[in-house]
Amino acid sequence: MKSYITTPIYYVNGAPHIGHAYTSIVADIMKRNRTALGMEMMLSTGVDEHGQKNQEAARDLGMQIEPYLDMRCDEFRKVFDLLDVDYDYFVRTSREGHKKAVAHMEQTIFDKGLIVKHAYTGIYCKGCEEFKKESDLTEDGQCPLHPTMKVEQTDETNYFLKMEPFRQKLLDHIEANPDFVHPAAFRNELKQMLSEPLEDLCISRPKERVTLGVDLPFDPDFVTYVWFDALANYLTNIGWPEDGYQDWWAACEHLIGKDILKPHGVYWPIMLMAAGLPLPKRLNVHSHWTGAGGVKMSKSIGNVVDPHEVVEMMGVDALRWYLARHMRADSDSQISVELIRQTYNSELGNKIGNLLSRVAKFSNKNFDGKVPVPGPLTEEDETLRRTVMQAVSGLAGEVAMPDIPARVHVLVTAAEAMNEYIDHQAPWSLFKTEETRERCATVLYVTLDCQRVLFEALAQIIPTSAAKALAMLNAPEVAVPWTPQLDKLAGGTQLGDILALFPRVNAPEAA
Ligand code: ME8
Repeated sequence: MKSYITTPIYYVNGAPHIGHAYTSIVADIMKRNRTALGMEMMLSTGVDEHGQKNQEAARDLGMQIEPYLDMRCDEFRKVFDLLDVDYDYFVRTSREGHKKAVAHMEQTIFDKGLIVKHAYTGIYCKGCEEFKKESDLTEDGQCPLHPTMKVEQTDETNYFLKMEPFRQKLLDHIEANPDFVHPAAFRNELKQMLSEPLEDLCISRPKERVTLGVDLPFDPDFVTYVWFDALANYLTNIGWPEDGYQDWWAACEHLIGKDILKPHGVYWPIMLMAAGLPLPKRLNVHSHWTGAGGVKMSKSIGNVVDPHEVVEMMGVDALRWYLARHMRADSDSQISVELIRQTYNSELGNKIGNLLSRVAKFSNKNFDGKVPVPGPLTEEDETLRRTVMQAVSGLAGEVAMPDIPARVHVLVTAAEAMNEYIDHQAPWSLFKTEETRERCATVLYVTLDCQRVLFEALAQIIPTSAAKALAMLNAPEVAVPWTPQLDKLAGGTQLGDILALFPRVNAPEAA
């Protein structure tokens, strides 16, 4: 079975930030989850290279556009590689094949008489690359999403896509497919957006204002509106309009932040309907990260979380873990380097990593470097094994985006149960006398085997550390499709080198 997951393609008017890292990491987690289940996956991420704000960002740095785009594109690729985002396709909207396909889509819609030319007076926000209504603005007349970028009064003749003829059809689709927009809060928000007549969508920009874009196929004085061009990436990545894209398209799920619900929930479905194409399978929407205290992250406040800094300080999995574990489904969540550090030390370090190294080291020293051979199991052993199997079962089926934090949370609960078990069983004491030595071996075995199962599940979230842990246990290769199973770690297996998986990181002032 195929699954095609897309992230937004990010503007290159600045360096990649934690929000970009987040959506691409979540997409990667979903890919790893489904790959483990045996699905055939395609994950696309990348950059949105056109539009006014990218054009102005190059100018502000005094750079020519092409070297500027190459530089930013390289930064995004590098950050996704650093963050273990296992993408299959990296989107650049400057690619010739993409531009050709965008023009084809526009021409198709134009030929159906659904694109019209007329004058328009409106307020433009470069941040959103969108015309705004008075009612969208703050009291002092600014865009609430981009308060530092002045909106501009714009008076232009442009091309417009007729939207209203498709509004009811889209509403009907949302009603008939309750899973089309996920989670429900954003489905309701979208229905609200569609509750009033829709204005035509401006799909062009005159070349006097914007040159960085795809030429409009039916008028050389205009380039295509950046959103029309960018949204089309989801189809052009899989080869549309050439044959062969259909199976992937039917399996397509978009991942987006709540800031771009309208382009994905209104513009894109209507563009597709206008072109006579089917809609994607699902739109997964997430809330945003804010700084500690709920304050918006900004360079001037100094609360921006730089993915590079976090990786350098604590490793990639500290960041992946925090992002996967602490995003709330229905409201914004807080992030700071200090919150990541505390979570890393307390959960990954104290609860998960330390237990593995303690038990593996003890087995290594006292059982000849091998996984101890267990004797008969007790009810307590079975209880722990059930708890762990129950916890990992949450990742042994397809996980929807909003459920990721809860699925990760139960893994922590399972790690806590293992710690309690070990403290209670005290294998270090059991080892001291001959009569209890077999029981000691059993307790160590049960713990190591449960750790193996836990890390097989954690491979979907923190793949680098999970691979190290499984190598320490010299665990057998994980089969695809993955079905968690106990007792796959044979007693007597030679242990690998034992490392500290999550070495403690002190607060900078205490270091
Ligand atoms: O909108 N928390 O690009 P963009 C979580 N080019 N996620 C965040 C975030 C935050 N604080 N800030 C940003 C664009 N994101 C267009 C998209 S798609 C055809 C074109 C993430 O660089 C989130 O996924 O502004 C959000 O939707 C996206 O970055 C916006 O990235």
